[in-house]
Amino acid sequence: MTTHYEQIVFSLVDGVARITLNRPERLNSFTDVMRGEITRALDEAHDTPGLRGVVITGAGRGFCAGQDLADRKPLPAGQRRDLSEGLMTGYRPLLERLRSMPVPVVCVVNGVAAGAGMSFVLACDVVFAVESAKFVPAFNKIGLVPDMGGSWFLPRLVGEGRAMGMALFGETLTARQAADCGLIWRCVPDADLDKTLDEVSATLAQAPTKALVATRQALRASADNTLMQQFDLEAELQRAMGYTEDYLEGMTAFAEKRPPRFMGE
Ligand code: T3D
Repeated sequence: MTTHYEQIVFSLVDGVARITLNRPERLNSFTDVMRGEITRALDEAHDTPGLRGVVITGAGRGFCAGQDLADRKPLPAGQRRDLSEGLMTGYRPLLERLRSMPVPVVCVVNGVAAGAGMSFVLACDVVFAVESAKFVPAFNKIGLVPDMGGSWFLPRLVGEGRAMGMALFGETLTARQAADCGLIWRCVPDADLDKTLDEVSATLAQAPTKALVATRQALRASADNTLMQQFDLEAELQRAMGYTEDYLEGMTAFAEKRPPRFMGE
């Protein structure tokens, strides 16, 4: 039994939660309602026993065009909007929940991702995108700075030089260019969108979940660690992994020359 949502579709199959942004007529741009619903769906997934992964995608020809600009009507003369309010009350809780999921989060980008929609993509652990998808920084076109963590993810993913070029000149990247420069993991043919969603879900459902999450922890920590600190972290994580059922199963399956049946435990 899952909660009813208005602007997203949420499903849970074989321990893998799927969240589909669902305002295709507005390229799935973020409203307060949609941001709240994504956060609640992630909470729901988080609290699901035996969760193995989360897959995020969009309905229609867009993934997410960032903030719904139609929600930002001009104010009476002389008044200005405090944009930090929406960031702190809407975007921040979503980003925080997304980045602290106890399972891998994979984004399968079905179309254009712009502004905060692009930042949302970059916050996911692994990103696939169909060939026709585009990544549009967008913020510079409306006189804003990259937000929802965009200014943090960009230089880490592609290096400062490329990040500066993308953000200051606001150039659109195709999915192929994004994969080539390391912004995302893989570009797939448009015709393979559903196949990719299914394959990613099946992979997550059968993965040694604890090891993947510990691997993510190690990779994320590496940016701030010295080599020896990282070595110590690896030893600590490996000790924990050595006690898991999945490690036992991996070793047994190897000895028995059969594929492992990981239970995520
Ligand atoms: O305000 C705050 O809280 C601050 C936080 C900001 C966070 C942000 O995300 S700021 C950045 C906001 N996003 C943008 O600036 C992107 C605006 N959109 C575009 O640049 C383009 O639409 C795209 C590059 C995304 C796609 O272009 P294209 O040619 O494929 O589609 P289109 O024809 O421009 O858009 C299709 C429809 O979606 C169109 O409506 P219509 O004419 O068919 O009735 C368009 O107005 C609508 N749409 C696209 N983006 C948005 C949108 N409607 C509302 N908000 C949008 N962001």
